[in-house]
Amino acid sequence: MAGRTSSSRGMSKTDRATVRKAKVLSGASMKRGARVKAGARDRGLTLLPKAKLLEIMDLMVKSRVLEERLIKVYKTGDAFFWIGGPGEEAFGVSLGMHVDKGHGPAHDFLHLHYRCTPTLIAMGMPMIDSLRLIMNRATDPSTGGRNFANHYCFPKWNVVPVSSPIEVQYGMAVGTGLAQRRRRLAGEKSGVSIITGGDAGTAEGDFASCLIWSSRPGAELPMYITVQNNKWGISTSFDAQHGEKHIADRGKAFGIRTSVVNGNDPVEAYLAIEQDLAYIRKTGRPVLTEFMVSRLYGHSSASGANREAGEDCVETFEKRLVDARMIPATHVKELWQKYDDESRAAAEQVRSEPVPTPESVWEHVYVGSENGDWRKF
Ligand SMILES: Cc1ncc(C[n+]2csc(CCOP(=O)(O)OP(=O)(O)O)c2C)c(N)n1
Ligand SMILES: [Mg+2]
Repeated sequence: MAGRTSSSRGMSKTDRATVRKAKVLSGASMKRGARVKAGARDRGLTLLPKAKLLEIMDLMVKSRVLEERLIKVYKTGDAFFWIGGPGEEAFGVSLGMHVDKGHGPAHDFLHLHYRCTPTLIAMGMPMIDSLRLIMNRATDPSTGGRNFANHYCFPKWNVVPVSSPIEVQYGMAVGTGLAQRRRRLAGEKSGVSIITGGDAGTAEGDFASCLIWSSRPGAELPMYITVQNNKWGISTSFDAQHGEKHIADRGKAFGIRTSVVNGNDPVEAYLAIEQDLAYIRKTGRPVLTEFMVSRLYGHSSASGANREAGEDCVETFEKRLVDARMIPATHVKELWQKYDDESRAAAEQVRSEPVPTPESVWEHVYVGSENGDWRKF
């Protein structure tokens, strides 16, 4: 797995210290391979406080349990479709922990894709709201029971609606990036426009538009452009499609700071995101980071939603913490059980909640539902 690589242009002392940490970490991740010997020193685990490591693990387990519950709900016929993010927890949770959460351009905007459950769990989304969405209940706060699994929308946190057409979020994010740049120029508090998306989608023009718009000389935008590379686009392999070695390399042509990160290592991902966001908040310039991740249940329910091969970041991280004697193995079991119980109870409750009324199909199409019903034209 690629270690983090980055340029030191425009770095502060703190940035450089974080890079040093990341370098130590890269060495640790490469050596680690499949397992850490019991009692051996895992240098990566020394880079974050123990409480932070345990918080990350807790959120990763919670996200995984939720996704597996969503799959069960789909397989028992309580939902029509599943798509989601098992395998992206190390990256997604780390991202969610760094978001400046709030409403309006003073805070970060999130232009996410359909594998973003870990990010929202880390931001504080209750499990039950994800179940309401997949089970299409009127109580679903994202869409009133009208959209697919993992197609979230939380205006109170600037989480714009997740789109089924892939990659459009990279173009749309330019809009909030421009608004945030204007605020910066006016000396007002301003957030970052954060984008997530898959590797295959970068073949679309929206990705190129994003690189171009975010890096116009003298008009750079505070955008965090991330790609989660699981090396698949449904059933098309990355290796057969991409002449470039790394997707991130494409940012170099635009003078964008880029790096490739092991997205299966939560410590490496956490530190990379911390450093990237600090740079964007300070300079107002974009960053493009590619996170190498796994796709553990295939593309979606359309491909079966069955467990597949690939590094499991939750399993690997748990083992590291147990081997380093930071937690007893029994604690891990209890954690899974706790979230399994919570997700089961939530699914039970959602089953009894109402589905949307037929008339509600016109709601939230236009502001104030004005002209929502085309039959009235
Ligand atoms: C504009 C558009 N083209 C095609 C599709 C069909 N489609 C859905 S997901 C997908 C593959 C996306 O792969 P990638 O971007 O690597 O993301 P991943 O699903 O692997 O996370 C495709 C082609 C779509 N939804 N939207
Ligand atoms: Mg992919």
